Amino acid sequence: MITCNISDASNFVDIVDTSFYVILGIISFFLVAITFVLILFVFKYRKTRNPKATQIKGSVILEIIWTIIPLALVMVMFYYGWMGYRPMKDAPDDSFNIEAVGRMWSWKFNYPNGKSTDTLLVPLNRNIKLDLKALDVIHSLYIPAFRIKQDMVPGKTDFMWFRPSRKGDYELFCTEYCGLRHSSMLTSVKVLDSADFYNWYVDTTAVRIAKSDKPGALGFQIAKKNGCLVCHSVDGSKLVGPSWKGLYGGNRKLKVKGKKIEQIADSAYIVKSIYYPNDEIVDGYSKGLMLSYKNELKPEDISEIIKYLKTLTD
Ligand SMILES: [Cu+2]
Repeated sequence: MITCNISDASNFVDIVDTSFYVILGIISFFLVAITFVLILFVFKYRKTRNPKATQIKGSVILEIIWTIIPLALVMVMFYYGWMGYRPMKDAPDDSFNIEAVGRMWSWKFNYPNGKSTDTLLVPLNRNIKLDLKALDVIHSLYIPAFRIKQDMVPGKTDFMWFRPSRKGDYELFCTEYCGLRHSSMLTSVKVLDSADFYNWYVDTTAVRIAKSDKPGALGFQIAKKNGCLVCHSVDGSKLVGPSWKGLYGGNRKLKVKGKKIEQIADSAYIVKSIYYPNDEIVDGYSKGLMLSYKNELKPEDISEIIKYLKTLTD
């Protein structure tokens, strides 16, 4: 079961929750106290009892009190906030580094051995450092159960780290509105026992198993892992990009530099539209929403995707 509210899921839960409750306590006290005084004064100083307003000028004692007390209170809030924030900005040297890539609208996690996934798998009780990379617009990686969140700005390198302290599946999503299908940037973190994690990590046979599966199965997995299916439906419905149903071998109406042309969607066309998605736009769709997948998909990945497309032609 995917969850987002476990009290001991990571090393940051305690301090973040403490600062949350300290601030909640202080503001709740003032909400009640100010409302009480407000109502009291409405009665005590009402017009019938005080027909003529009394002018009060200056009080050094009051000035000191209402400077010192709020200052002390905000310093208490700052203390707890800082105690939580400071360690988040200091990743331990022994951290296991994973690159987290956000794009419109999918996540990809790249491991040091070249493995990559769309869900984040991590070993229990090990410091994990996520090197954050946004390819197009500002995204924000949020794992509520771990109490960590970090904006990802294109062109800026940043990181976040955590030590998962309980096995399970936890929600991971983008919390910076990043366009039409922002809500598709929802995935999960799976915290596994060290042994299970390293078994998974060193195992590179998964791809081979899929290869021997039914036609197009590997292509489907590649497309899913790279977030293709967030923007391209396979049932003919219109999403951000054209549907893949009936795409392969079909006739495409394209817009190239303002001119309309028609072309058969053969393999060369598919490769071109994955590597240079903004050169030719299918009529009725917008330019600039898809980035090139040149660095993500090798020609052999695309031929697997093409095998999958062939299964969608009816
Ligand atoms: Cu996003």
